[in-house]
Amino acid sequence: MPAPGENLRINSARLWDSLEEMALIGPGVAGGCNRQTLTDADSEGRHLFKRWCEAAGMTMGVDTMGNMFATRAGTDPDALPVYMGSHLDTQPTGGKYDGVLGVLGALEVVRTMNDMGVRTRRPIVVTNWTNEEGARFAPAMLASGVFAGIHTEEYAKGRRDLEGKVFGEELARIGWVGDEKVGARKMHAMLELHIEQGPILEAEGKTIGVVTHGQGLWWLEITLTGKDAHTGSTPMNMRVNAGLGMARITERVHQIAMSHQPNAVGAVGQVKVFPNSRNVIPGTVVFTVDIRSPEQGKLDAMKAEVIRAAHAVAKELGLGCEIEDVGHFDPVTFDPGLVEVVRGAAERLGYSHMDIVSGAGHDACWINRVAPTVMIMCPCVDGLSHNEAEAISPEWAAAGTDVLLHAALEVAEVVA
Ligand code: HGY
Ligand code: MN
Ligand code: MN
Repeated sequence: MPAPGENLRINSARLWDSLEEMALIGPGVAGGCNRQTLTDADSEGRHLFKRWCEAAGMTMGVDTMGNMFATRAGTDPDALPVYMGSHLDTQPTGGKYDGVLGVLGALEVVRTMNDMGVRTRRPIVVTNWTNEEGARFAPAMLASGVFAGIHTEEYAKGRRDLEGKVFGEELARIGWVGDEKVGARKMHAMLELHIEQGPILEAEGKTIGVVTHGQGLWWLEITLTGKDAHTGSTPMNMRVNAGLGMARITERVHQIAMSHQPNAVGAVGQVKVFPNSRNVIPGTVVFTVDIRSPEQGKLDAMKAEVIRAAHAVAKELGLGCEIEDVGHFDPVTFDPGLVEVVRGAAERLGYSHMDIVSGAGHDACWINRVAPTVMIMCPCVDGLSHNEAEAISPEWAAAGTDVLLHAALEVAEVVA
């Protein structure tokens, strides 16, 4: 006997076409995407998303951080809405699906509800959060962080990219400063569909990840100051080599993460070397340490050990050392009731599923502070993400969006 609504499925071909069309905006150089936040490509993608939402009968609202909210009316306009979405911005060498699947999957849910003539008591709001990636302007999840009261709008709008451009000015330049107060919107629930960005689901042969938790994160920006000097004529014992210091600290970060296994990761991803000339010993380096764990104790211990190690290496080499927190959130526990809704939807739809902890950070991690929140994940090929070769199958995309549809129907309360 089929479960109630088991035959309710999204239109997989329409979803896939939308993913492919969005991927043409801000194309990468190797088949992925480079649609970095607040670039002209980001703006073009936003306009396309807005056109699609309005064509689906939704009304678009935008707040002063550029967060986009497309509303499908419910039968009870006073009921708190169910939000679902993710982000359209990508890494500089990003994939087509990181974030985008969550936004366009939510749009597909609304398109499917329209096709079926389904009405819900609660309004439904499809969301695009500004600057989830934090690649151009640190930290990650910046605008959802302002929405959740983690950052002030002033702090966020003052953030600078590597060229010194200012967030607030870039948002104004692309014309996406809205008129809504950030965080004024109240939510009944927030659902985020996202690719796993790791290898677990594929390796376990599971189609759906029921995300119970998200791991916590620290981004520590370390500035080491030594002395520019000739790489040829400066004796080894007279060098004050900031590049050497960075190399030693990078190795220590790896060792510290390995010493806290399982459930701990650490790496250095962004490096700026000055003067970055082949025959000059680097006098200054600025680099970001990314450490994460789902266990608060491990996360705190790793942060303390990295800071200690950095100062010890700097002292050993006679370097100046400054460390700044440029990103942080504690491990996240998603709403158990919504987790059960997602698990039940996967079960009803007959999709294999498993509970999973999110390795990556997501807007849902911040929104979880202000509303009951849950995530749904689908696999990605070889677990690869933040790489232009990021790939998913249409079947995985459809399965995740089917689960999002059923969870939304349940949480937004279908009206017969
Ligand atoms: O860094 C993260 O985990 C996310 O992809 N921004
Ligand atoms: Mn993402
Ligand atoms: Mn990402």
